[in-house]
Amino acid sequence: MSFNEQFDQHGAWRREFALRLKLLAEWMKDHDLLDAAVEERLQRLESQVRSDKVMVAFVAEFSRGKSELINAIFFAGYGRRIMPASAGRTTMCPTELGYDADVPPCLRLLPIETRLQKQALMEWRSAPEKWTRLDLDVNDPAQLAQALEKVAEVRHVTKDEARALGFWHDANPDDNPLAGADGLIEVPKWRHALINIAHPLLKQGLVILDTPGLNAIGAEPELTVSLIPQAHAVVFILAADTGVTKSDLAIWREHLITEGDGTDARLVVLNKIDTLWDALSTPEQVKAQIDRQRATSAEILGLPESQVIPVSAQKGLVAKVTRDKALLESSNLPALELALGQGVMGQRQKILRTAVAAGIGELRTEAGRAMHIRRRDLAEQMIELRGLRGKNVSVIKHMRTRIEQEQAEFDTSGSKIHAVRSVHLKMLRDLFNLLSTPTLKAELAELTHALKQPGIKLGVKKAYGQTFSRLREGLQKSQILSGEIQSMLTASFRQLNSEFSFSLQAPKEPELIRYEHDLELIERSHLQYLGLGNVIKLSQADFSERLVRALATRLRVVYETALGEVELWNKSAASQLDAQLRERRRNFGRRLEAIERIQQAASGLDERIAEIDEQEGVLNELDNKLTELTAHLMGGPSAQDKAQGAGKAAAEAAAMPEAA
Ligand SMILES: Nc1nc2c(ncn2[C@@H]2O[C@H](COP(=O)(O)OP(=O)(O)OP(=O)(O)O)[C@@H](O)[C@H]2O)c(=O)[nH]1
Ligand SMILES: [Mg+2]
Repeated sequence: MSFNEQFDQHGAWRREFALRLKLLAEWMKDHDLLDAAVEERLQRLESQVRSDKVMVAFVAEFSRGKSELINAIFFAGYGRRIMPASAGRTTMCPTELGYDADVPPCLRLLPIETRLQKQALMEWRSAPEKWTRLDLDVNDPAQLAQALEKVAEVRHVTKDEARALGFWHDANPDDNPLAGADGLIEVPKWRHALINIAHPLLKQGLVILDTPGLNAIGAEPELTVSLIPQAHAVVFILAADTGVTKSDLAIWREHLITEGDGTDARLVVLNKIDTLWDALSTPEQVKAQIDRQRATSAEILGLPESQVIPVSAQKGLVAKVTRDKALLESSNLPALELALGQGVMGQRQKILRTAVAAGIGELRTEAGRAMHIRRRDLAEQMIELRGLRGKNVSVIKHMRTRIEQEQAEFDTSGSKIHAVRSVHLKMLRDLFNLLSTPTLKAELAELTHALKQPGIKLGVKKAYGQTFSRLREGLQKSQILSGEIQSMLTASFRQLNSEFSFSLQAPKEPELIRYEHDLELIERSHLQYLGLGNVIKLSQADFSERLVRALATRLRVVYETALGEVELWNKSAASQLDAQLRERRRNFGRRLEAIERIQQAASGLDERIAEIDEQEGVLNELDNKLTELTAHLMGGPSAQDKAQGAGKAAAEAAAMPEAA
């Protein structure tokens, strides 16, 4: 299945999931099974599935054909070249293509001068009004392509300006761009471009990152330390005629070497194989040349040959536009799409589905518990009422007094429950503190300070090491603290259970320690960046601040996710307590009401017993229905969806833009 098809099928699954989730929520609400924690869990699942993004980054030296490849894979349906792709340097700023339903189709450009300010790129994202905006007409490919020409715009500035903007470094004269006859230096006009269009694939959560093949010196640090490491897949492009050049290798080292994990998420494209097509050579000779380039490139980059895919982006694009099947076949573009689909999308889907199935599992447990309580209450009432059969008025009256007494006792014991709550809250506050933004800020301020020390160059690794080991310590502390909270909850719940015959169960504590892995990846990307000659930039004013701000935005995401987990855990514990209190109060009410009816009419008792019988039946049905509804959500797409989804819809998705 090609990338487009796989993506389309994934999209269909997501839409169906969202729909089923909505039905489940409504059904739960109708049957009073939707407490605060369950509702929160449903919302999170929904937004997890809805907002799941898959980012594919295209990285290479300039003119290798990144933009052309994007055109060929994603935009052939427009019948023309959409992203500017031409000889020489073309794409001047990192360009992200995605879809956000809340914003009209547009191109947003962040002026390069923002580099003179301290804010990290990620911070600029939350200030859309500072970006230059151009509306796009998705139904007019010519207008679209023309607007996108902007990402190729340049400015000419003095050496001083270039230096301030980070395009000129006195320490690395060889890497500096050439100055024009007028002494001016060409720099990109924009720092970053965001394209928002309702392309079918983008609508389904695909984000494409096209990067400029600028030399390392002019690149945005955040590209290296944030954007590219966070991409789910990176496509690295070589030219078939040149193979791996020195500058290709430099870029490969800066952006694509990740130790340990993520190797599957890298694909190498040997582009422009059409330049080897040659009327004077036999097809076998051409193939042998391509195979040789493929083998050599794989060896130099240390990858299995299967991860190096020879294609012709340009011929692939032409073939799609002119519907030339034979040319498409020779361009080998379908093989690349297949690799992207199975590798990238396949992996991504598996991860999302596993996460979602776990969430649904917990939801089922929580809702199951609520039903269990109801069932038990009914059983108890049944025993109570059966015991009243054939009893005289005074026994019934006595029973009423007893229930009222129980109720009064229960009301006064509220303080115990309150005590559990306040201990819980206090411990949680400590935990929140450990994971809070101010704590993080303090750590990072120290790092900034350290990086600013003259002569830090050799000590960078140590400075990062210290910061990250403190961050790790913080996570470990958080884990210990959440373990303590868990023990406290377990013990208090056990006590409340025995005292009030509740059936409270402490929800599973979050595994905060696994965020250490995220920290490790972040630390690694920074050290790799600074290890590559970029360390000299630390002497530049504000550079370390900007770098640490970029670090902060990435770390914040990790900490916010961790906090979110803690919150959900807490909510789930608190709402259990609430729910059982509420059920108990209702239970008293129902019991008293039953007695009242029995006191008033002789037949009341049998009627009430019949009612309870019936309610038990209803509960069983509810239980079955819940199992049924959640089973649907835990499974992947059904076989039937697979059969009908892929073919037709995918072809459409790959081909055409949507009417706005
Ligand atoms: N013959 C041939 N030319 C190609 C192929 N792919 C791209 N090109 C050409 O190579 C030139 C550069 O392509 P781009 O897509 O602009 O390259 P890029 O990697 O995006 O370059 P920058 O944006 O400058 O970083 C263009 O003239 C393309 O038409 C291909 O498969 N075969
Ligand atoms: Mg380009």
